Amino acid sequence: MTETIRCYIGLGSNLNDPQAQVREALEQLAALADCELVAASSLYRSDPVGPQDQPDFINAVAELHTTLDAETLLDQLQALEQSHHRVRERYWGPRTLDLDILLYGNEQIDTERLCVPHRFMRERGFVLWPLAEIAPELILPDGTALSALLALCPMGTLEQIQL
Ligand code: A4P
Ligand code: MG
Repeated sequence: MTETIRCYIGLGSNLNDPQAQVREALEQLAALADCELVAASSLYRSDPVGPQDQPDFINAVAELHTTLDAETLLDQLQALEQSHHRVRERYWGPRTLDLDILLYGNEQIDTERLCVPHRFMRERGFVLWPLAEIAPELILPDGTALSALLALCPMGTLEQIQL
C-alpha cells in the first residue's frame, strides 16, 4: 500500500487580486488527484520580503495529505502556478501565484529541483505564523519546534485577514 504523507504547502500572491488567487489555489489543491486538503490557514497580508518596489503579499499555508512522491507533487504545484499565468520575471519579484513545498512528511530533500524543508521557511513570518495556526505543535525534521522559531520571528507587518 502506498504511504500517505503529511505535507505543508505555502501559498503566496501579490498580483491580479491576490486574495482571489490564493482562495482559488486552495480550492485547486483540494481538487488535486491523490491529495486531500486537510486544513488551511487564514489569509495573511504583509509587506514584501526582498525587493520593496512591489505590492503587498497575501500568504496562507495548507496541510495536504498525499500519496504522490515529492517530485510529482512539485510537478502538480508548478502546473497550478502555470494555470494562474505565472510568469517568472525576477528572483523574489512579483507573482500571481507561488506554491512552495514547506514540508514533506519528515523528509529532508536536497536535489536540483527540490529543497525540503523550504530553505527560507525558518525565518519567514509569512510562513511560520500561518503554519502555527494549523499546526501549533509541529516539529521540523531536524527536531526544531515550530514554537521555538516563532519566538525568534516577530509578526512585523504580518496581519491576519478577518473575513
Ligand atoms: N524548489 C526547490 N525547493 C522547492 C520547494 N520546497 N518548493 C525549486 C517549491 N519549489 C522548490 O522556484 C524556483 C525553483 O525552486 C523551482 O523550479 C523548484 O524546482 P520559483 O517558485 O520559481 O522561484 P521563486 O518563488 O522566485 O523563488 P523562491 O525561492 O521560491 O522564492 P520564495 O522563497 O517563494 O520568495 N514576501 C512576502 N511578504 N510574501 C511572500 O510570499 N515571496 C517571495 C518569494 C519574496 N517575498 C515575499 C514572498
Ligand atoms: Mg517558489
